[in-house]
Amino acid sequence: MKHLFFFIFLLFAVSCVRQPEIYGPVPTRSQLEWQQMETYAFIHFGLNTFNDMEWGYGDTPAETFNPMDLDCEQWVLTLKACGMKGVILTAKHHDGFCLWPTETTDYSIKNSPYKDGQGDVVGELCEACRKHDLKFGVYLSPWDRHQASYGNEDYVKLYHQQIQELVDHYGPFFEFWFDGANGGDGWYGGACETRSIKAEEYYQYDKARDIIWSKYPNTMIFGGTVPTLRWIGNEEGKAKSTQWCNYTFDFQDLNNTKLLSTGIPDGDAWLPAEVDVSIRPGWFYHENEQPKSLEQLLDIYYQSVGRNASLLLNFPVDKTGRIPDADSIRAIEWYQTLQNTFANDLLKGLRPSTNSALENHQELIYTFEKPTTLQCLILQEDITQGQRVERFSINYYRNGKWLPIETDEEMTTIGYKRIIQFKPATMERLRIRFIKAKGPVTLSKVSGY
Ligand code: FUL
Repeated sequence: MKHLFFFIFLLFAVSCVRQPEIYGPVPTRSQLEWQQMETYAFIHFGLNTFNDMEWGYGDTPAETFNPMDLDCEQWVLTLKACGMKGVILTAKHHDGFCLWPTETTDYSIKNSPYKDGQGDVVGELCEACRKHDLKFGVYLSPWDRHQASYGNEDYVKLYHQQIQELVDHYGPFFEFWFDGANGGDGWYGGACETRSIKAEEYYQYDKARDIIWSKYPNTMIFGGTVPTLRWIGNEEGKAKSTQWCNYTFDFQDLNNTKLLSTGIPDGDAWLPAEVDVSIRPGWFYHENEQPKSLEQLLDIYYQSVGRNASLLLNFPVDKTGRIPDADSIRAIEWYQTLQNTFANDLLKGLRPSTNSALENHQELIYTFEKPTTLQCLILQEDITQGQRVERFSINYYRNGKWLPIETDEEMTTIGYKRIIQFKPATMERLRIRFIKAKGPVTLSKVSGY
């Protein structure tokens, strides 16, 4: 490494330090606001819920959609109680059944017993979100196993019309989800065959995006060829600890799970990661499944939000039309555990000393008034300046010696937020050393617990 000269810019500290130049790609305003949300929910609900399925073939009778106790306010209040900042609903999953009274197909809620065909789950959830101040988003599967026209031009028109309807009647959307799955086989109006399309051309995603942005330009886009965020590459709730928001726009790379899992350090675009995972094994409700344990959910949090990614946590709504109690209780317990963990910042009020005389690195040293036990640090870069840190170390001073903290986390990237958990250590001083970075290190926050 050549002689790099780093200096630390702590937004909350010394204001006389001049702000360094922006380095590499930086987030748009919508991306920044979206990253600050940190946790938001998915709701998978539809015909699959009533038929014990994950991927309906496209011929499941619309009459089977019959929630007797559907209450979107219960969803919204539950999600708010577990700290979610928004919710994304499966307005249409791969089976093609629409949860709003669309003009584009009969395969919708209009032909279900729910409210005698007068219901509109997309509208009801949108309304509940507005009432209780939760952000709203939709998932609209491009793959449609119901439509006879799937695979030809007519379907793409129909798909764009569905987007147009959603934009006309609901919104604003904080995120719009174009799912990437395309299993091939389906009912397709009775043809019952396998159809393959070239996703990057067929769906005309740039046009789809323009329909959304013409009314709601701040909508974040998941999937397709013009995304503003990226999939993490697995559905297990795990981001890699080395995690760049930088990426290079190439459709092939948008399907490369290895690159997706870490980002591309020299990527020329800002494309932050989203971790999507379900609180239960399935995305849809199944009677014989149970929510994940508290420990599993905590691991998911540390491996997503704690690794510079956003967490999209799915709640399967059950056949009655409610989030099951077991899931609500577990999720609230999870959120409260996190709230308690991060209630008391032990670095608050301490002004770190810095040592800019070091040639290839820079460090922050916190000195405690009395020996203090820490087991977790949260580091945040000021990402409006780009993502820079590539390697760092954490040591503590005790009885005249500097010792390394004991952790399984790699201390590489930071990004919007990085949480490092370690074996509890009692210390007189704490040292964070930046060993390698792409430019001057610009942190916005450091806190300790
Ligand atoms: C996948 C879909 O195939 C699953 O059913 C689910 O909706 C998940 C979030 O995305 O691609």
